[in-house]
Amino acid sequence: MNDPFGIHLSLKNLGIHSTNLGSSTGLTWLDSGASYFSSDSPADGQLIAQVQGASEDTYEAIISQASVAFEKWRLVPAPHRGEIVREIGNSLREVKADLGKLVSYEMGKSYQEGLGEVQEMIDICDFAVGLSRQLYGLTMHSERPGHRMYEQWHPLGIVGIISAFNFPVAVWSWNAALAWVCGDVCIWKPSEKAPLSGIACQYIVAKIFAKHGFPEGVSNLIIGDYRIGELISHDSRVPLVSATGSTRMGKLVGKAVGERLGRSLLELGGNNAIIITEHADLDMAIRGALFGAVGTAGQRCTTTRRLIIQANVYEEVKSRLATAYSKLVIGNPLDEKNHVGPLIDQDAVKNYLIAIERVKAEGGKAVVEGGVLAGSGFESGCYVKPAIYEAENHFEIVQHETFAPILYLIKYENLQEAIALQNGVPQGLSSAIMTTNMREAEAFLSVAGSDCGIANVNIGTSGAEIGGAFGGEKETGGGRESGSDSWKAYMRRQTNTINYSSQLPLAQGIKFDI
Ligand code: UN1
Repeated sequence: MNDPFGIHLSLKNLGIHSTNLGSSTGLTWLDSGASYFSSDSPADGQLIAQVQGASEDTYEAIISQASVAFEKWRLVPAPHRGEIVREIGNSLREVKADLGKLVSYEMGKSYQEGLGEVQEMIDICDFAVGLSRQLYGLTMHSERPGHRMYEQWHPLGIVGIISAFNFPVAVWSWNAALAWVCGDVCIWKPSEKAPLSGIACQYIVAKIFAKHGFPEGVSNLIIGDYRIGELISHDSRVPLVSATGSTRMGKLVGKAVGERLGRSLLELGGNNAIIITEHADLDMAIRGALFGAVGTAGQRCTTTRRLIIQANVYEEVKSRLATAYSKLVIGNPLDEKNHVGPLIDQDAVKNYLIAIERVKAEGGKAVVEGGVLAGSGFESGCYVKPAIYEAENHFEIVQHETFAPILYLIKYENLQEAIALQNGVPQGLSSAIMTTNMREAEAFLSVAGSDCGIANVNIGTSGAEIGGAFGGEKETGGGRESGSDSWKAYMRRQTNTINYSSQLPLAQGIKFDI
């Protein structure tokens, strides 16, 4: 077979061969007897592999392995758990090029972005190693003499991770690396649109856990569609469900987990805007907007979907953007001369076309017209042209997250109005302002400024570093993953009061003598 980018060698280096099944409790791959998912590359339309979905029985087998493993894993001192995660990070360093290539080929993002995604995994492993010695609780002064109070953090148990196709490996690792050092075990359901990337990761980590006496149960992979997501969400043996994906999916997960009073950590849709003020460095603003809007073919939850531009610079930004878009090279994501790869599948192309139709029906005007690319190199039918439309913020389609490279331009007069427009959508993930004016920047970051979980100055909306807490407000779901103190979501807090006196005084000065 013609294999210009060496995909087969990368698959081989990652340990993936035709005997791979699908779901796994560690080193053991389970045969569920259930049907297979095809993993087709949106890059060239080729079938990469068939991956078997899990059955309810497989699910049960995995849950029981995970429960058994948790009993033992939680007793390993956290810094030792960190040592194991350090080895995972080191292994990822070794396979960075191969895994980055698989991510790029299976999901369609550029090879550079595939490498960036694996780098995020390496970074979170490093972060987790440090964290394994810093799972700090507070101490408090007791109001009672001879008493001591403190809090400590214990692991939760099984963490369910439901991840999306657009970051097929990094978002899992944000959750898993933290969960492991916290003493939890994980069950991961990757997107059924990118299952091989999940299998590759399971190979990498399962070997390392096995080497340290955990052949099964600490890292579990379960392949399936929404039905597996439902099993996880309803299962009270899974105290935390971390789900990344659409707001529609998140509402279902949140409801199911909430009904059993479990915890959910939701990272859902974004509708991210960059405000470009008249004081912006326009070279920087154009570059930031360009990568924000077309990176990952507009399929990041942090993708820039709206540009809110001050009237005095509006025409200039519009024409410079149109020129920048005319230079974009679209094509196979593994070919490094291309800037933009394909959408994930035909459904995504359909949604892209519907959005373009709608924005025009609502009165939007094309600045750069969209369309599906055909012909040589575009046989998969998933390649589309990044598009720009002048629009109004209140348009129904502008209020909606379309996972595609469609950028809406919106004009404003004063900053207050711009901030109101930026906040005037149901989602609240990421936001940015481009300005060299300190007053504008600070107003944007103030309590009356952006209502998003991420607010940037002079960088775009995407490309967050792992060290910060990642997530957003409103329909984005409120969860925080990755850096800062996000680890607390993966543990339970226990408050301890110890009386070392010979008296038994009651709190609040209550007298109860007999
Ligand atoms: C996502 O799209 O779900 O901030 C995650 C970014 C990446 C992560 C995106 N670091 O764009």
